[in-house]
Amino acid sequence: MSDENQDEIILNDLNDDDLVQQMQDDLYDGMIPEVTEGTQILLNRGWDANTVLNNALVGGMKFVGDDFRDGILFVPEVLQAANAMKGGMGLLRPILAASENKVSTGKVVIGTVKGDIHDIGKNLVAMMLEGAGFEVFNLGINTSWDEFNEAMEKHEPDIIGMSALLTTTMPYMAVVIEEMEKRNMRKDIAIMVGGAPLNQEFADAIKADQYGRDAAISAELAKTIVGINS
Ligand code: B1M
Repeated sequence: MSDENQDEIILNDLNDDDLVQQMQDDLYDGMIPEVTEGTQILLNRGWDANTVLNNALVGGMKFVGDDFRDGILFVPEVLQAANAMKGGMGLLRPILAASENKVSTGKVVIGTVKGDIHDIGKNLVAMMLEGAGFEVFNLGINTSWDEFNEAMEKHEPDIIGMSALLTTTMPYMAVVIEEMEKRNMRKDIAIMVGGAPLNQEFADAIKADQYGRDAAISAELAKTIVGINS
């Protein structure tokens, strides 16, 4: 996707469709300043943060994922693309987080499970939850049962959210749920799970309360859990 004339392209001169296309190319090529600049231009043109996120950034990451799967891209390039995505997300974050009321809707402890270092999707979910008014305690990546437990004891959340992007780390969600069951913690804390390899069937099998397909849906589900959408 690299463009030899990349340096000559003035992003602000492109129309919206071409700019989105260019941003997806830039994200693929891991060009952090360009992706950040493109994000700012779309915002300046009146695009709402969610549309920028989904069309330009998540859309671009899809091509990265496909070529990673097919052995065309390797870990360093994917990491660079992820960093470019984070550059754009840095601008969107405060907008998404401020997009709804600021009255505390409830508390959520969220983390990517043990063995897994993917955090882009989980951070998006955290952002959307903040936007929906939740107080979010983001434990980061590679989160063990002990860390989830400690955070639950400390923050007394309404919801615990677990993310996994690898088929090999998905089963750790069941470990956390079993530990919660042993301690009779499930009556007070709802469990939401998500991540690209999950589906409703898996969520049902491990007895999670909710499966979040994407960040926007997850924020709506979380509101339902605390009785706001009911
Ligand atoms: Co990784 N990786 N990766 N990777 N990586 C995948 C997941 C993979 C599908 C790529 C592929 O083969 N096509 C594949 C997994 C295969 C499998 O398990 N079946 C894979 C692999 C194999 C690996 C390594 C093992 C590669 C290696 O080292 N050989 C390694 C694992 C490291 C580890 O975790 N131990 C690895 C490493 C990496 C990087 C570090 C290079 C980088 C992560 C950087 C980072 O996150 N900071 C990376 C990336 C970027 C990806 C892809 C390309 C993109 C993931 C992403 O960010 N998507 C990914 C391919 C893909 O998914 N297409 C891939 C964008 C994000 C917005 O979507 O995360 O799905 P997603 O989140 C969505 C929903 O799923 C949902 O909402 C989000 C927003 O809408 N959601 C939730 C997510 N969490 C939720 C929680 C909820 C609710 C909803 O409730 C709590």
